Amino acid sequence: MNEPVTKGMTEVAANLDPYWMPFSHNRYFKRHPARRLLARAEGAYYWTVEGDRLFDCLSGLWCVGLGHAHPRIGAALKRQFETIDYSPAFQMGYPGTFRLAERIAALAPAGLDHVFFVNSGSESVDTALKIALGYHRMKGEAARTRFIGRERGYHGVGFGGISVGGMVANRKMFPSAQLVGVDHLPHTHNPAEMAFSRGMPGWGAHLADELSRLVALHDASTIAAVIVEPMQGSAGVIVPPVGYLQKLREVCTKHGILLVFDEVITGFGRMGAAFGADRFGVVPDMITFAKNVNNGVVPLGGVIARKEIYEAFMTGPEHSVEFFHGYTYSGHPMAVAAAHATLDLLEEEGVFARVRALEPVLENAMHSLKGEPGVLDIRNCGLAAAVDLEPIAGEPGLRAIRVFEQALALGQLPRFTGDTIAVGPPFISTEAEIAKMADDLRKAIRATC
Ligand code: PXG
Ligand code: PLP
Repeated sequence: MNEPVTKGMTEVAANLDPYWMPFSHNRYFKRHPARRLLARAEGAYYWTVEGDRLFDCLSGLWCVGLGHAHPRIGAALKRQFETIDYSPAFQMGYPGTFRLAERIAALAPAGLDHVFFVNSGSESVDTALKIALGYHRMKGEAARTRFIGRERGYHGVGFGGISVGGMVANRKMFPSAQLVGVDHLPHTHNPAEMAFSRGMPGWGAHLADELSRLVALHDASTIAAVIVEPMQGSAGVIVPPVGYLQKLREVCTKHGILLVFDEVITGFGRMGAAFGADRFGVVPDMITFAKNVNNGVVPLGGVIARKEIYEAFMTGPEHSVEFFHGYTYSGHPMAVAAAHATLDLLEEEGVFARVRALEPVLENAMHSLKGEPGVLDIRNCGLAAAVDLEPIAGEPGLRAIRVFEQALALGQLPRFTGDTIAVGPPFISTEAEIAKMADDLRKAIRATC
């Protein structure tokens, strides 16, 4: 059982047991591995070990916007490996990392001009929370320690991220390890008011008023930061109501509270702009990013912060470390090389404009599923959309698994979570591919009702 068998050019693990899979139904997967082991990827497609081709409906896990195996990124990685594969992250520097920070700062909204590199979205969130605490402390406001997140928010799986996050399943096992002094804004998904909204719902801006209530309850002098995803991705593409983010910005500005946008999914193109901040016209004080920054080929994430935040740390003797935080692989040259190649492609190929052009195509295709059996809601924004399905009575989650399995059989690899199906197709998708994706999802939904 332990001997790997060779199938084509790919090693197929004969024993699936030792790998403890992340965020997965391990036992179900290991009993039903057919069409779930991916052997190869190119462009907008995967191929399973059985040789079936699957359209990559979620761009990997939202991270491979430019498609797989892009030759420009591959060439950059090869060149980088042969030039300098790793350089120490602390007290030494690799010029390409400085250049990448400069490029990302130039891409970010005006005023956000310093970049701290990490290796994942989870690390970016925990880093941003630490920066927020440090900033207020350096400014003599050490009592500002509270954080405000949002119900159904996903901010990764670090202890900070699950504390400000609002995913019950991610939190309930670890209550004693969560940050103290965290409150949550209500989430903004109210099907009675906004089901089948196209793009931003017109209802719900008033939900941001809850922030004023929390400020009144705790006093602004105790609150460090508010963190939200401009569009909630993991929760199933929950799009901000018109005017909602503006209200959060106003309250934060009024009370000296830092506003952090977690743009791990919305950053680098998914919204048809460099950042959700641009798309929604609201500038936060920090942006966390990961995913599409280097097309998912080497882990990379980061925090973009306003100059005032960076400057607040730059005190004390010049030879002293200002921020006791960082990772062995912060600004890793391989990840950086992939990011430079990705940013080149995003610019040269006009990718943000392409995403904007594809947005109505995806919107129309996905909303054509309205009226299919058990479809409760459909939401979309940028190149992201989700369909809520009526659960099978007494078996929450099973309906979506059934739809997912039907979709696989039809050559589609969507994402399911709970009884929601999410898609975030690659930026390079054609209109025909998006239409086929929606049609295959329709067939899958019909087949499972
Ligand atoms: N913040 C946000 C807003 C995210 O979406 C993270 C932080 C954590 O990033 P890392 O790199 O630590 O996973 C995320 C990640 C899904 C899905 O199916 C979403 C994520 C990850 C995997 C699957 O929606 N988001
Ligand atoms: N654990 C040990 C024993 C370490 O030595 C280090 C880093 O030096 C870490 C954890 C942190 O690893 P990383 O910097 O990759 O996050």
